[in-house]
Amino acid sequence: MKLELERWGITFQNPVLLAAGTCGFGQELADVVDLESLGGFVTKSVTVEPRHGNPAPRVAEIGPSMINSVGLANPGLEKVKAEKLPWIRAHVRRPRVFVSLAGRSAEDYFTLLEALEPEAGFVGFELNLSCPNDRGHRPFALDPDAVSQVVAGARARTRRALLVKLAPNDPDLAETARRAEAAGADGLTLVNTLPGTGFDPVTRRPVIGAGQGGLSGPPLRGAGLLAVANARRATRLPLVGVGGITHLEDALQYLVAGASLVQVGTASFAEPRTAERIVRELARWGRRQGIASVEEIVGSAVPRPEPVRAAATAATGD
Ligand code: RRO
Repeated sequence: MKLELERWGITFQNPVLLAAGTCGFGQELADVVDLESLGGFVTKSVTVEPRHGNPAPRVAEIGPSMINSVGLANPGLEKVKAEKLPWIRAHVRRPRVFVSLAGRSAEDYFTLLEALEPEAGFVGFELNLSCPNDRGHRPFALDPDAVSQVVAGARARTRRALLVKLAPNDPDLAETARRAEAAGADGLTLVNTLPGTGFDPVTRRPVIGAGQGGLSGPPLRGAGLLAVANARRATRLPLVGVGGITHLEDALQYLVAGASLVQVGTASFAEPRTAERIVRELARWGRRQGIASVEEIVGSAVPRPEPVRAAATAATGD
């Protein structure tokens, strides 16, 4: 099965990427993962100023799920420009790199875009509008007007592919997806982690220093798949599926639900080579199924609605 596919004028050698926050800026994983075998990766979210992050413990395992409250720890814009992007330019050849951006105001995103747009080494941005761990700050993704404002301003500042990462706890994801599309997004990444917590019954304290965090791992998968299917019905944007992908079967579910690309996140912590393995297994599975190209399965379980224009034209007699 041919794994290569093209979106936004970018060729991906396969549809499997590493998710933001799980692979640093590539360099951190280069000794343990064959990055060159992947479709791409998304960097850790970058903020204008460096962030030290939230109090420890920042990560806890609870049964099959993980809860994190890293709190956007990252070296900040200047160090990313001076150190992280040069490493990517020198070492990454085949994987397509997206830079994840985060901020507390629309202006933060615009500052990041203006500073990074002239830089080389990456194909697009992923606007992280859905971090659940920026204390005191409601994620932009849960406010449709804020989504419109940030995405429209971002669109005006970049010619690169513009992905928008949305939240699993959005009460009207279809509307948020439509707003992002109308404001000029090129694609949607679905989904970020789900707000959650856990308690140690002996110490009677939360397992996470910040008191709560974002839940990920296999239990998030159902929410991610539903978001992908709903966004496919609501927009015509290419979709990137993420949430609970550990096995080939999980990636396949996202692809048939409508994701053109998938991202592996939490599973990489337990087994850094999970994404590489899924690439190999996907090729083998397709061969056995007699499928010529991965394109054949994208969205095959969730038909897109017919374009409304033809019906409206017929009704009005225009
Ligand atoms: O840094 C984090 O705590 C974090 C971020 Br920015 C995010 O988008 N999602 C998440 O689960 N953790």
